[in-house]
Amino acid sequence: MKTERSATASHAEKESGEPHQTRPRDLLQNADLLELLDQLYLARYFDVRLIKEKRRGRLRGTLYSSHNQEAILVGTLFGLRPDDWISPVHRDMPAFFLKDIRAGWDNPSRMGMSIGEVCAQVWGKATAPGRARDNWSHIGDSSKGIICSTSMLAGTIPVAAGIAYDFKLRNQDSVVLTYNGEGSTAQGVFHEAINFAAIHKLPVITIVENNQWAYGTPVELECPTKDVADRAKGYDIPGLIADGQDVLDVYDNTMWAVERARAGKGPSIIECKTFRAYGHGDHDDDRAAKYRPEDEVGEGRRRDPLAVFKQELVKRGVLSQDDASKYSPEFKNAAETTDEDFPARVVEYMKQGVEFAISSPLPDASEGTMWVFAEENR
Ligand SMILES: Cc1ncc(C[n+]2csc(CCOP(=O)(O)OP(=O)(O)O)c2C)c(N)n1
Ligand SMILES: [Mg+2]
Repeated sequence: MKTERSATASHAEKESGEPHQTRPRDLLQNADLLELLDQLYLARYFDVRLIKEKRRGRLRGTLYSSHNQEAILVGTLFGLRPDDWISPVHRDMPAFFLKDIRAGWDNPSRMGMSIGEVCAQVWGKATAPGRARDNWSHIGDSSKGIICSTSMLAGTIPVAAGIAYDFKLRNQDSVVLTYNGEGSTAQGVFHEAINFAAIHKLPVITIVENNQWAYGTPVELECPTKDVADRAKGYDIPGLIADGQDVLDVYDNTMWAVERARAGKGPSIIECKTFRAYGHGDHDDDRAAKYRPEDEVGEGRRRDPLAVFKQELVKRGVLSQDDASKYSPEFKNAAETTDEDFPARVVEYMKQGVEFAISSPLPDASEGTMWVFAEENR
């Protein structure tokens, strides 16, 4: 996996003409840093817990793990405002509940989904946003600024651009973050949408989670340039590169692009370099073990985002070595972790979601045609 210097400084320097002294991370307080850490634990625990639940036979459908990619979700969402919008896709399930979570994990009026709603979705219950049509990310909520995910790769970028266009027409300085895998950047619609956003200087930021693989296709068969971020050159917009294992680097790059977009200067692409921990979905784990060399997987998972951030916090004196060692899910697969590897706050929060999902009813069969045909009063 390539890890490169953040492009934040170079782009910022180019535009302002002088070196940037203060990075967005420098404005974070110790409490913010510890909250970032808890959110990383939470995203990891969500993943681990679902894998275990599936193995116990309590879940149906496919899981698309975000293990090893959590710093991208946490780092991009952390600095957003409640009125900003996002469009997550299959690899971003935790984004649905991480959006606006700083307003309070249990705050019912925050502009993100609750853990209960997201778990009910995975369990396929009537209380889920998708009401059991699907067990995964085909959900959204326009009242909370979440664009409904579709299976058509890159299909939400034009929707994001449309919403950003609306912000521009209304002189509203909100932004839209759209999440995509690197494979999705090879779609024609990616070009159309970003071209449109660049021409109209729309406040839309395309996050590319470059995990090196699109299903069984390696990145060099998806993109002709070394960096996917280079696609930005064709639109004369910034193409930033973030270390996707480093939550602070992701945060810096995102905040730089967000501030630029709020100021009316238009879209950016942020390529976050990472590595997909498992198969494409859990149905692909066995096959992935054959098409991906073991040493490549070992190298790709060498820098666990939890370990990278904990090391930084210890270095800064924000976390003691003892506290850093107290919870250690990093470098472990789901089956190797226990609840003791995670802070109680995180385990309790997820427990709430799981219990809500399990105790929720299945939808009634009479709902079968709901949302299929035009309904009255819509
Ligand atoms: C237009 C389109 N083509 C193919 C697919 C099938 N498909 C679903 S996910 C996927 C791989 C996506 O890879 P990437 O964009 O890199 O995201 P990742 O899964 O690695 O996060 C493919 C080919 C699809 N959903 N949509
Ligand atoms: Mg990929």
